[in-house]
Amino acid sequence: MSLSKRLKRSDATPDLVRLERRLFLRNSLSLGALAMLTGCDLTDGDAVDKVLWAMSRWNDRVQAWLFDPDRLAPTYAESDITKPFPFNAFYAIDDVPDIDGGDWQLEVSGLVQDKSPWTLERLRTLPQQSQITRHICIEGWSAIGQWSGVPFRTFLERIGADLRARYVGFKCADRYYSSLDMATALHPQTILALDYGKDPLPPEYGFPLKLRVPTKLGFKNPKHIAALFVTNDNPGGYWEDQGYNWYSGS
Ligand SMILES: Nc1nc2c(c(=O)[nH]1)N[C@H]1C(S)=C(S)[C@@H](COP(=O)(O)O)O[C@H]1N2
Ligand SMILES: [Mo]
Repeated sequence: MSLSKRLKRSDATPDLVRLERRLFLRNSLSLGALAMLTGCDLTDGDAVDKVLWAMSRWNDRVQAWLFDPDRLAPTYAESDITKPFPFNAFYAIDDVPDIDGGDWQLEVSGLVQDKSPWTLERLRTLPQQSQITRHICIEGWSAIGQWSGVPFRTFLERIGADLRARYVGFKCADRYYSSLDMATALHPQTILALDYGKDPLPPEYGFPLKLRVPTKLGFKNPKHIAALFVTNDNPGGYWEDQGYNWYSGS
């Protein structure tokens, strides 16, 4: 099958194909030019996928290089908050995990000195910070919300994380998983959020703990976090491993 047919057929590796198609259009890189650049037989699906994945990895590196650790995402007034704030997950709202905050513990592992788990009570003893920012979902909607919690840098310093390591990975109670580059993990607006608005996170927005990262697209904001780890091996993610660009700055 030709590449243009593959690009039109949304069931063949759909996410990566759709994403990279947008990339082609934006950068007006024609399919012919791609064929010439790569010397790749565009009828060979596996070879084409390899090229697209390589382009996406290259795109990660360029975005990481462009990332300014001091540049803040826009913040908003309380009156700008979207009501009701949308729910989104890879399942319907009825399947949101039912987590007992009393039993819950955050597991910590990898390149950190202190691997002791964290209860909600203990997380609340750390300094807290609040933000009103815009959440942007790759599916084409955005909404403004207010989240509060522990600045992630404070948390990483507190557990003695190796801040020169490359990645922080997250495992969630609903089998979702994701990961961040260390520069974004240390950004001043990246927080381990315990509250939505004035109250503890409700189940649909990620009780008991979610990572709020206003410099990334929504899918890089894991909810219902159960464990996190510091590593030099890219842990990937639920959507990232299906072809969504890993870096996905917003
Ligand atoms: N654990 C978990 N986290 C997740 C998801 C999910 O399905 N499970 N979906 C992601 C996506 S695609 C979006 S847009 C946001 C939605 O967050 P919200 O429900 O607070 O709007 O959560 C992100 N984090
Ligand atoms: Mo999303």
